[in-house]
Amino acid sequence: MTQRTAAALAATEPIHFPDYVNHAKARDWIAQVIALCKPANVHFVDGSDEENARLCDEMVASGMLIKLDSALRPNSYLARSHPSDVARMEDRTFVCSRERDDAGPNNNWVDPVQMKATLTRLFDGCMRGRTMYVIAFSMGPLGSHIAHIGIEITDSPYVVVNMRIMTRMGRAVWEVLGAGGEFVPALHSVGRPLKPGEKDDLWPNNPDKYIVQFPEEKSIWSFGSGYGGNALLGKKCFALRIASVLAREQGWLAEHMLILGLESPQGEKTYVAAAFPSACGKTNLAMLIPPKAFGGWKATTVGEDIAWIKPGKDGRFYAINPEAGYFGVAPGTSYSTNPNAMDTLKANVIFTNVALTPEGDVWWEGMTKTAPAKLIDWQGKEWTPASGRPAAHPNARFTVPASQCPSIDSNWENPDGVPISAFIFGGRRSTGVPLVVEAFNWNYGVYMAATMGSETTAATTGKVGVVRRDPFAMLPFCGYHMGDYFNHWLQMGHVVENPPKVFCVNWFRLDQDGNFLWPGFGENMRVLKWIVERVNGRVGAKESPLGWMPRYEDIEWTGLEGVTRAQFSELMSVDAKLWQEELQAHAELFDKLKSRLPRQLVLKRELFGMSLWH
Ligand code: O2Y
Ligand code: MN
Repeated sequence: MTQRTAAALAATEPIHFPDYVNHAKARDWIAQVIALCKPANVHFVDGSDEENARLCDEMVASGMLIKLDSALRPNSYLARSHPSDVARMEDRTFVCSRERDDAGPNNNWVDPVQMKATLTRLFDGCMRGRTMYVIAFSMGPLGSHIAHIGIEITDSPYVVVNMRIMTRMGRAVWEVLGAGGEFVPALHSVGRPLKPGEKDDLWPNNPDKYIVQFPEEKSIWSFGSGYGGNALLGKKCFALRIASVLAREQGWLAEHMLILGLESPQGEKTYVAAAFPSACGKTNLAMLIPPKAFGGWKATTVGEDIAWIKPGKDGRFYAINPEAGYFGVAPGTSYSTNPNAMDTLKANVIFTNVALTPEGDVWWEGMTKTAPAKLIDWQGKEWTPASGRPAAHPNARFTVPASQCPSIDSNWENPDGVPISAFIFGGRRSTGVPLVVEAFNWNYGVYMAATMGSETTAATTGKVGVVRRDPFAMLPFCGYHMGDYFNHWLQMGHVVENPPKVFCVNWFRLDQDGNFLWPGFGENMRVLKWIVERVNGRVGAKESPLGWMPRYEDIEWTGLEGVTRAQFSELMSVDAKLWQEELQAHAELFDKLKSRLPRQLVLKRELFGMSLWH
């Protein structure tokens, strides 16, 4: 339903709410936003197919979307962003708690009163000449007791059609919200008001960008960017930064984790949740296909980026994927790295910043061994393999419904979630860190996750091989002080009777000649099988200073040649000197967080040090 006037809506004009929007607090907030942003029209998004088709047609007409060839990529589109608006912007992301120390050194902080003043100035009149869209969305299956609701107000139709894929949204959510349900208000503008008659930009945005979370108020304000996590506010802003605060207050976990189901040939299903920083193959692991020779094991996908995990009545943790779609990185995705992702992308996709083929399909670096002879690159320029620049932006993305993934788990929309038996933490480490280790207990596991490090790659930072600490892969996403977050994790070990076992993995260890010691991809199933069998008490391990480790005979090797006993010992070796350096790096991290660091973790570091010397 769209309300139209010639210019901006007058402050005195009545707002025509659809009859299903009968939540007084939501109505008040929407009225305030209209008064502040002064849009030309207001549209309450109902989530219907017709509405979506109309928005896509309008964007094709305005040039914001390109329709791909209907035979090659049915119902799919390509968007090209402004070259200055291509990724999440950590330096423009703020957590504005009342006290600076509550946000911690892991977040940019500005006093909330000052930030509100800045944002109010920026949002004043920012939607002039544009339609304001009101989107009610559910993070998690509609009505699930683990799910939470948000309302995003945006002036970007691109955001609306992406949110339709990434969340459950529209009229049905208003019905669940009713007259008094809780919601997180999330206000977004591309920050580019239009004067009467002025032609719009293809990708409107503003050089001044702010992505702001107010943790006490549980609200989000995002200005200036139309891209990804900056604009699709259900994802990183709500499902991680605000949700991590809610989770701490309410006794649950909001994590940057994939959720994977692993089914044995006997039909026994075990679910694991796993956290990895960028560039560690998280999506590939979430959609892993076990090797053919691997005797009937199946891997199924519940989620590939975020997990909300709440204690169940039976003393276990239960997890949902709060999202309904994938906003994945295209470059590097291929039938050899991730066949399930490629099959997911056959139709109904919005691609952003990939290259366009002459036939009206898409291409990106790594999709095929040889690049097509001619393309239009992500900036709309002609491209050939001799151009000397990438055809797709390295952070080019696809937005696609999760339901299209061939490996989707039968329980992925179960409102009660799936029981989690193990937490897995990983990083990209070329030296020192073994293929897999099981923590001695929950608190050791928290220590291992808290001190996680990963090496940067050219794709992530331009620099190669610098180890960055990224505790729990949550550094850019924890909405409060990381020291308090560690403490929350320590406490959560006591909330359930049977806390999951905790494991650390590293698929990226190199030999002396710089070759990977582990084949990775589907072969990671061998490590996952050991993890499942450890959880179920069916396989052995040996003690090491870092935790329990598989012996060569504890891993299933059928069908894999090339990892010899000697290579396996290299993969699993713990070099005391390297680990002393590692512990020094842990001390440096702890020093940064010292105002809120749990003492338990300091003691664990000392214990680790002692066990490595002996
Ligand atoms: O660059 C962006 O806006 C997206 S970042 C992203 C997208 C999907 C899943 N994970 C991430 C991430 O940065 O962890
Ligand atoms: Mn992520």
